[in-house]
Amino acid sequence: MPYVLYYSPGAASMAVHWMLIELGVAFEARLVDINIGQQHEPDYLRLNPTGRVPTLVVDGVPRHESAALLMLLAERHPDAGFAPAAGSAERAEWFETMIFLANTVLPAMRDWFYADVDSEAAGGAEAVRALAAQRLSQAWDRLDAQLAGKPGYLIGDKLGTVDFLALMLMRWTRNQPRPATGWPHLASYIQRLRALPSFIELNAREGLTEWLNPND
Ligand SMILES: N[C@@H](CCC(=O)N[C@@H](CS)C(=O)NCC(=O)O)C(=O)O
Repeated sequence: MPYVLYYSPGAASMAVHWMLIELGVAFEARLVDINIGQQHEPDYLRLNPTGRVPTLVVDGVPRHESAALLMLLAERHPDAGFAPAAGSAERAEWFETMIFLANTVLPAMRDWFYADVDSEAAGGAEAVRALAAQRLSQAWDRLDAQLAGKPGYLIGDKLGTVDFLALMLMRWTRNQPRPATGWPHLASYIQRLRALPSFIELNAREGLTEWLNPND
């Protein structure tokens, strides 16, 4: 049964969309445009009661959370090698980095972009955004250090789930006060990954024209 991905251009669905393209598996991409509120429509809420993207339908069951979906796809398609094998030397760094991206960087991004929407208390949004910016800056310090001395990808010498997630998150910084391109190792990593045919294809399919090589 083909996968069905519910996505919005450039949103948290982008990493999953990219991995599906890289895997070369059969899937259908269905647009849920969050800019016009389609995530709140009853049909979509039945698939994802949180009203967020992505949702990936796997064997008829709607599944959620971008990082979890990447790990699930890696497990279902082990031959692609998008996650280090269980017991391998790189497995611990893969766990650490996936969890770091999922429980430190993604929530800080949510706070940055949705401080006004998610908070029920009025007036605190600026403080929330300031803390988010600080957390993001510290995260880029850490990932920049992790990339030092590595010629290719974040884990080992192979593209994988961590890269799909990390590049999507770095893309979201393009209009923030401190874009990820301001860190030297991140900048060359970004240039390298943006040159991948699958990333170019992903942007074309989602209709995205910003943050492509050769621009910043
Ligand atoms: N932790 C979730 C975050 C999902 C999320 O916040 N998605 C945003 C787009 S980047 C969304 O659907 N926003 C629409 C809304 O909250 O109304 C994940 O990684 O899948």
